[in-house]
Amino acid sequence: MYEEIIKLSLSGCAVKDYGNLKFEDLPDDEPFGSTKRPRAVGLANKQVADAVQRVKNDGHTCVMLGGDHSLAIGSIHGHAACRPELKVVWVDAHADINTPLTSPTGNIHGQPMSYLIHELCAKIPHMPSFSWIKPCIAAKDIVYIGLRDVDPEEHYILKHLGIKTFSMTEVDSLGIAKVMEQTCDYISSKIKNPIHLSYDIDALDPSVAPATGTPVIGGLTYREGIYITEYLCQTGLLSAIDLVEVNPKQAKREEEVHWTANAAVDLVLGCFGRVREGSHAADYKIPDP
Ligand code: 6HN
Ligand code: MN
Ligand code: MN
Ligand code: MN
Repeated sequence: MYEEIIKLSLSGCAVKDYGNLKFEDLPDDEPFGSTKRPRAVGLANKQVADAVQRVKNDGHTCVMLGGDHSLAIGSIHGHAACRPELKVVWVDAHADINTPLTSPTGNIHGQPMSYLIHELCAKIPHMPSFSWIKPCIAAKDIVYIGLRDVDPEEHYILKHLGIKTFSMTEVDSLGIAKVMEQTCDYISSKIKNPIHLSYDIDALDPSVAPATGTPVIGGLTYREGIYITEYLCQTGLLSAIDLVEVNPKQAKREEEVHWTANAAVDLVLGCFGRVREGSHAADYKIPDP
């Protein structure tokens, strides 16, 4: 699946593959409270952060293919080190904003936002291999789209910090076009800041993208999902993209792997200028007979 994306010929884009990151297996990675595998995830994210910084310092738009959404810790951290003024658009069925102390599962993929937000700093315990992580975004610089499975503790945090959210209810009532218009008005009224798009494939409805770890019924249609990428692309502000939680092992049938992978590929293409009306080379001429 990842090879598939990497090999995409993104028409008109210069694609540079920075390769796969190799993560260490840590056999004695005892849980911290209920939080599972803190050392492995902390160290892996340091590598992710360094890799994203490298890509940004080379002047490219960074595409990070996951993997688990916990990689957003390193991805946003590394991006913010180069572009401290960045805004985050988080497209997901889930808010992924549990702290290690509110998490019902102990899974770090349900927590990445909590490590990154200044306003939650005092609520985060010191975990092994997490000491390098410093909050780097403000609650006001985040927009969520697609929420429909939010834990009560997460809901409190979102409301308490006044974070801008477009749940599936808003997608239903406003339509995706208005949601995107309002998203972009909110994050870039006067100043044009770089955008970090963190796209969890489970934002899409499981009928479109079933091969993922925590599918939730009632998600974005394929068209709504693609529209988000087309809209953000035309702002010219997309600076880094995470495409996460594509997991072929979660598919029940071979077809489900393909549907999910194809949706992921189309989302990435949408971020890089593919439009559904079609396109042509600037110097194209109709052949003369
Ligand atoms: N995801 N809120 C649940 C938890 O475990 O904290 C689900 C998280 C899902 C994570 O979207 O990557
Ligand atoms: Mn996961
Ligand atoms: Mn997620
Ligand atoms: Mn999710």
